[in-house]
Amino acid sequence: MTFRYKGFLKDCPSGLLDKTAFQKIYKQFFPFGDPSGFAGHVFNVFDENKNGAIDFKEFICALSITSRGRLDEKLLWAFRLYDIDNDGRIERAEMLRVVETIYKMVGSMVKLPADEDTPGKRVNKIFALMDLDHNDYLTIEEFKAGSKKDPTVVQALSLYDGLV
Ligand SMILES: [Ca+2]
Ligand SMILES: [Ca+2]
Repeated sequence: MTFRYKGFLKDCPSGLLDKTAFQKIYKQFFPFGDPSGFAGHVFNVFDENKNGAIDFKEFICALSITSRGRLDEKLLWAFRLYDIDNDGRIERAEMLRVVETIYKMVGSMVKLPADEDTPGKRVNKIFALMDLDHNDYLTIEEFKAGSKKDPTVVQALSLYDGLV
């Protein structure tokens, strides 16, 4: 799966990619699931200046982080993905919303262990691991420390690596 500048220009000749076009790209890679929700979350992180479109610079910048960035950069990127309202905290409900979209995208393709076969169980497991002060939200410090204990959280990101 190679996503090159040519492909970008083909999908968005204007040089801008809107959310619908972005979701369509995901659909090509997850034809058996519903990737629109997850693609929407990813789009929102890519769309740095919040104008409803990803320009080529934002796209490449985000890709280089998700595919080749240092672990710290990837973690920060993942944190932003889960922190939907961008207030510096990942609330339990926010993580649940994102994890639900991941399950919708890949759920039927992957056999999950019994203790994480629903989004709710998966989020409970992540919070049990990461929410050290039990205040029901994760700070970036908790998220970084926890991701070192459970790399699968970061691997959720590598779903995206497949597109590069
Ligand atoms: Ca938040
Ligand atoms: Ca906490």
